[in-house]
Amino acid sequence: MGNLQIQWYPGHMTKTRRYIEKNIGLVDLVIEVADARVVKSSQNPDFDRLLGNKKRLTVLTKKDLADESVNKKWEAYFKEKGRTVLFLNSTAGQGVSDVIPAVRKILKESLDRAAAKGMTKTIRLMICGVPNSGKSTLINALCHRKAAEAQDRPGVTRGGQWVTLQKDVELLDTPGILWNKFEDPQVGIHLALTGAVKDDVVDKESLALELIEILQGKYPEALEARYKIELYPGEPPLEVYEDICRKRGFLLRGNDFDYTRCAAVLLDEFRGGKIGRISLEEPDAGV
Ligand SMILES: Nc1nc2c(ncn2[C@@H]2O[C@H](COP(=O)(O)OP(=O)(O)OP(=O)(O)O)[C@@H](O)[C@H]2O)c(=O)[nH]1
Ligand SMILES: [Mg+2]
Repeated sequence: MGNLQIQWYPGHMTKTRRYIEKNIGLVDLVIEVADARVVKSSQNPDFDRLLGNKKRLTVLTKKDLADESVNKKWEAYFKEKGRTVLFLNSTAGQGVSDVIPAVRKILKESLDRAAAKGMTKTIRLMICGVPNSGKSTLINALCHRKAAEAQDRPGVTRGGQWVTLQKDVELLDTPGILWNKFEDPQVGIHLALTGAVKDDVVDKESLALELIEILQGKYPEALEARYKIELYPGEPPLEVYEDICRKRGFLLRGNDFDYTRCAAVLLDEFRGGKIGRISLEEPDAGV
């Protein structure tokens, strides 16, 4: 498992890195957006260097698609580390109203200092995260209007955009960025499965096979229930793949399996939460 090598670091991400570096000095805090289903893989390791010692608030989006029991484990994990992390379902607006109060709490000292001098400080924020993690959706939920373009594919936001969230809060949207090389191939697989990597650069049949293998291990009942199949211990993922093709009637002339169609459906249904609420990563299980 995890042999599929995925890489996606197009030129516009280098441009975004420079854009972040150029603008980081203008902001008081960075809202770092990661995906609750892949908490580890969706935190960009480059951010530590890129954001320097800028104050940060981590938000985990798509909590509605992630496994509730795993969300709880992550909550406990971050609490123990003394880190403020918010879990959101931005499309339904859940948790969104906690974001700005959490920002104000982190910036309390400097806000109090300004207030003591009779000034109102404008809070400037930057939102950063891997592609498709829900940055623009969160911005729209925060300001109750469609201020930023949001779509279910990576690489939607191009260039930066300042948006006024409240009269004293401004936020800069940025395009999603990945990093140069996924040291652990599993990271690339998890990011591709959750839609952070452009589908065109990935072999979708291989990715679907990886998904099947992960689900066989972590969520066998969900896989069985969704595709009305029965798994047996040690079943090769390819057999499961073909079983799903058979059940769904994804066959070509001559009774060949239509792997391509099946892969598209599997990935789509996983991403849309139709196989169930699934988390690919847990706090101590390794990535
Ligand atoms: N279920 C669910 N879907 C979400 C959530 N947040 C965002 N989405 C969906 O995720 C997809 C990507 O959202 P965007 O806001 O465009 O993501 P982005 O991070 O701005 O993406 P780039 O600009 O491409 O980097 C959209 O289809 C959103 O509707 C969430 O909390 N729950
Ligand atoms: Mg965006």
